[in-house]
Formats: sequence, C-alpha cells, structure tokens
Amino acid sequence: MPDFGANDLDAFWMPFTPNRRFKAQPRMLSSAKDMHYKTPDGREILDATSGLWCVNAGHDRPRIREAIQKQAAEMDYAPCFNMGHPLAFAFASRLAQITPKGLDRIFFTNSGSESVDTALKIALAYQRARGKGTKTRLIGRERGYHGVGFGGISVGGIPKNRMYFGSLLTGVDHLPHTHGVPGNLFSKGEPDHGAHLADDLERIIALPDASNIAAVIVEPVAGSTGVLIPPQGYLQRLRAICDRHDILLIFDEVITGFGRLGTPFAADRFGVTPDLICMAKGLTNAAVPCGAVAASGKIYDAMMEGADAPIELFHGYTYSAHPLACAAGIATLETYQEDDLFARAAGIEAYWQAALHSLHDARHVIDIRNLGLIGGIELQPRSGAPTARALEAFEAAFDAGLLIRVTGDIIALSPPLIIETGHIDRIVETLRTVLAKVE
Ligand code: PXG
Repeated sequence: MPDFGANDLDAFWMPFTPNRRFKAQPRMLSSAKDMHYKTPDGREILDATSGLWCVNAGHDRPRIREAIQKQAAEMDYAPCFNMGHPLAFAFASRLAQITPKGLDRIFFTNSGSESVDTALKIALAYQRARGKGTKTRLIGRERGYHGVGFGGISVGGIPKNRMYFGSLLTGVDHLPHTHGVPGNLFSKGEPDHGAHLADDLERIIALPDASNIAAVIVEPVAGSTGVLIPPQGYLQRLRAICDRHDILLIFDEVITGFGRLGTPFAADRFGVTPDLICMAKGLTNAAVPCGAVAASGKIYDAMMEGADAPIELFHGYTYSAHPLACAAGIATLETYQEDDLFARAAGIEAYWQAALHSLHDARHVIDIRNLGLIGGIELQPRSGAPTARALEAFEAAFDAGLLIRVTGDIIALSPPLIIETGHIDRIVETLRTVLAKVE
C-alpha cells in the first residue's frame, strides 16, 4: 500500500467534502467486492449506499470487469463525431429495450450532470425545431438535485449549490418540494398526502404563459436532498398538467433508474412516462463513468425533420459512447438481466421497509421513509448545530463497519440490489447502536 502521509493528501481538492476536516482524519477505501468495501488496514465496510447510489449490481461483478478489460485491450478510444464504433450502437439498442415504451433514442454523456444539461438543451432545441421557439423557460423544483452544471444548478433547488455561482440561467421557476406535508411522517412507500402540490404547476405556468415554457424537470424520488418520496398521484398530476399545456416533462432518473425502485425506471413504477429521461450511475454500475438521455421518438423525429441541417443537434462530448463505457454498460445490463436484479429489489422491498421502520423508536429519529431499495432516516438536528449529529453518525457508522450517506440531518440509504436479509439486519442493528451512542 502507498503511504498516505500528510503531504500526499494535499494535491487532491476533494469534491463536496470539508477538505481540511477530512485531511486531518482521512477515511480511505482500497478494494471492493459485492456488498463490501475494504479499508487499507483490512477492515470490511458494508456498503449501504451502493457507493454514491450507483453500484446497483454490487461491486466487482466479473462480467463487467472482464468486458472492460477486454475492451481496453481491443480499442481504447474511438470518436463518435461523424464516426462510430459498433459497441455504441449495440449499447444504445440494448438500453432502448428497457427504457419505457417510446423513449428509445439514446444520447450518451459521461455523468448525471451532463445528462441533465443535455436533456435541457434537447428540450430547448426541440421546441425551436418544431416552430415553438418562444418556449424557452424551464421549471425545476425546490430541493431538486440535478447535478452541478450551470443548467442543473439553475433548475435545481439547493441554495448552497447555487448561491456561490453567479446569476445562473435566466427564465427558471421552481415548483414547491413535496416534503413535510402534515400526516406524512413515517410513511411506508408513497405518502398519502400532497398530490395537490402538483397543482402549483398551473399557477407557475400561468404567469409567463405556457407559450414561453419548454420543460419541467423533476427527480421522481429526490435522493440527494434527503429521500423525498412523491405523494400518491403527484407525478401523474404533473404529467397531466404538462400535457395540457404542451410542455415537456423530464424525469431525472440518475438515482431512480436501473432497479432502485424494483423496476427498470421510476417511470415504470409510477406508470408515468416522461418525454426525456436522464440517467447515469447504475447505467454502467459506475465501473466506467457514463450517462445517457433517453428521448421520445417524437422529439427525435421533430429534430431530424425540423432542425437546421446537416447537424441536427449541436451538442456532444469527446467521450460520448466511450468504448470502455459501452462495454461496461452492455455487461451491466446483462448482469441485471441474468441475476434478475430489478425483480430481486422488488422482492426484498417489504423486508427492507419493515426493518427500516423498526428504527422508529431509535434515539434521535423523527421520521423514516422508504420506497424500493431507498431509505431515509431523519434525525432531530442538534440544537444550534444542524447537520453535526448526522455527520457524527456517519463517522461512527464507518468506524463500526457500515457505509451510510448523510445529507443535512438525514441518513440516506440505497444498498446494492444484491443485498440479503442478513445485510439488512446488520445495517439496522448498527444504526441503532450508532444512534444510541451519538449525542
Ligand atoms: N441528478 C441526480 C438526480 C443525481 O442524484 C446527478 C444528477 C448528477 O450526477 P453526477 O454523475 O454528475 O454526479 C445526481 C448525482 C448523494 C449524492 O450523496 C448524489 C449524487 C452525487 C453525489 C452524491 O446524495 N447524485
């Protein structure tokens, strides 16, 4: 193992991390297999977060590893601008087989942030190509997380992700978030109350007028801001309002895609089909960075017929459909299918739900919520020091051999879909002990 002396830690400016705090007391991961990480000193850490909501099939799946190794030896890179390589087309075709019906045109990116910006740009270009060039405004949602590009933070709804970065995109409005509706505490699955919050969209549309609005973007389940499950009927209402006003609906499924909710996409679980889906993370089981946008045939056809020729969409990345990502992605889809992992997630959801909710009387817990293989446990913030309690719980859990994610004072869980009941029991027992210990 390399020696992680203090100087070795200086150069890496870490993302979304209190750098000085981390570097004073680093936590390292050095290997991973199935449900576990290992630390450099050989401790096993149970991964209750699939890395960062992304290693849905578990770590180091042989089919995926071997596909990447083989591809690296065969062709490291090939451009996709005015060129192609067969794996890119194969990956898109395979992916289009599991996307919701009608969303079968795939644009490749390298991350969730790029997928969001790509979807927003496609929405704008599409409106223009079909002669509706005044439709330029975008609508996001409070507490939405859509990555860190300027488009994503503009439609996103996290104050700190926006406040340091200038004027952002103009022409953006935000729906209210769906959290905190009375009667929804300790909801199992979709909360009963709050579908009416979708009706605010009518009010938001009325002022600028629908003739000026291109698209609405939401996460079907908001993950990063603390596991906000949509109230029953809410997404259906958003869809109906968008249809009524000829506005595109974009689902950001970067977290909810690839079995997280027991179905290929959240769109399948909720029975609501958007016009564009953003994806990343589980797309390649995170083994190679990759993202994608699935667009409806209606959007693709309008662009082919109505946009300026010869290049219909002035957008793309050097690494769009990178050969290693395509190899990893195809192998990932095969792994999901071979192990029937989406159905597996659906099958274990009831056990997961019961286990999580058994923590209702654990110390500091003020709410628990869940859907699919996602769980949120909200803690009472420490008086005068919000987020400190959750951060300490995270550190104590790590010391106890469990990887969780915390956001604000909320513990967010999203284990690999290969999880077994014994792992679930361990997660819950460890959390109970940790919460009892943390002040
Ligand atoms: N959309 C959604 C819904 C996401 O959750 C992104 C876009 C951006 O993806 P990239 O690949 O650009 O990071 C995300 C990312 C967390 C956490 O702990 C969540 C994300 C990233 C890092 C941490 O909740 N989600």
